[in-house]
Amino acid sequence: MLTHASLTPELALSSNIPDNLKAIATKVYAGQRITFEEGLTLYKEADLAFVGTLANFIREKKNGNYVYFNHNFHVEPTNICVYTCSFCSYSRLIKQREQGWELSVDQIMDVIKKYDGQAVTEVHITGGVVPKQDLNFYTELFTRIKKHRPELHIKALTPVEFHYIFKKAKLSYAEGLKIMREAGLDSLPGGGAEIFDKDLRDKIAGGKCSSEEWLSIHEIWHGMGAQSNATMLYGHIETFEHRVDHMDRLRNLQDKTKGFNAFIPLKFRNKENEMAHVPEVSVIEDLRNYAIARIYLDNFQHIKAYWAMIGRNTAQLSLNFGTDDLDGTIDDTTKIYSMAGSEEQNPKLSTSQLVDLIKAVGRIPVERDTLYHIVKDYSLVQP
Ligand code: V47
Ligand code: SF4
Repeated sequence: MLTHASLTPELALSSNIPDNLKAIATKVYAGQRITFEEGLTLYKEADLAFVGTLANFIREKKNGNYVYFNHNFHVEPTNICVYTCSFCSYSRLIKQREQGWELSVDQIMDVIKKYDGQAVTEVHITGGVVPKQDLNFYTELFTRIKKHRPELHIKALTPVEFHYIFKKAKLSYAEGLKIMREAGLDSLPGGGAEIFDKDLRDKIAGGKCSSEEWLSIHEIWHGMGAQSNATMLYGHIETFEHRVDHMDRLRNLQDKTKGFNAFIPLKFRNKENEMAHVPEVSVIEDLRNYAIARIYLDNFQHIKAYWAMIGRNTAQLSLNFGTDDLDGTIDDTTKIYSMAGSEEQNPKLSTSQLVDLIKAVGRIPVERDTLYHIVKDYSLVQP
């Protein structure tokens, strides 16, 4: 029995809901795109049941009953950073260097080699920004990873790092990205997007790459025939307008390039950072946000619930509210969220735990690689 049965379109449209929401539902069921104003209306006026019904309809149309995950691990080359984003619990300023770590290429290779013989398909590399980890550092690292394990997908670095590294190397984004790609970089994770509104970005993430620069780097990368993800940091001091604006800019770029694989809403966690006084939003708001993202981003194939950040229970619940991807096994290799107060202090799931978690809500687990090629479809596996 499926536990995620939701209102049928007929019921949603016949029920006692205001006309403006009914008009949005009619559009969604007809496969039409909603406008900026309609996105805002959903945030301001629609309850969880309403947006969840629409989001689940889209989710099942796009991805059926599948829930994707992969076998991955993270490498965080440093937690020292030249920037001082006020939401970040992870970074230590250069002057507090003794509290942080800064790995050498050899040390990172030791981490990579720990996974020899294991069925991982992806390494996710990102962290702080420091002068030493420059163009040569990363080209050497990517070259050595590929030499050691050619089939391991390298998903690494964000426009925040690229902008700093390429400026220092006096390279254009296109020149720098070409060098990174030739060294072995396969795709880009979605980090560093935060929130695109200029005033708000200046306030919480001042000094690092601008929204236009973030979008431009992804556009150039997509133009090279490569793929990436996109995130949005929500639930801090942003407004609903800021969230719709953020998703609108991503939707516009995706119309142009079709290079984004997944959208990943990242819930602001408030432990031990400069914004610790800002309360975290409720689970209801998390689910509403996933659902509205699913409805708004009609040209994104996947919406990812990053379980290490929201915890496995909310991640499981989100599968009824538009998400179809849970990221990966992670293997306790990231500190970004545990340091910011996630309930997952040592994020690690075995394949069977991930599979059970997905099956428990009546969905079909599918192991994928980074680019969503199917590695194993569990509906085809004998129990
Ligand atoms: O850009 C930092 C966020 C991001 C906090 O592409 C915080 O598959 C909440 O982008 N509360 C980096 N969020 C992580 C990231 C990511 C994660 C998983 C998968 C993928 C992918 C990408 O983490 C940063 C920032 O937005 N972050 N501090 C915090 N206190
Ligand atoms: Fe540095 Fe990234 Fe933390 Fe900002 S979010 S301080 S860029 S590590």
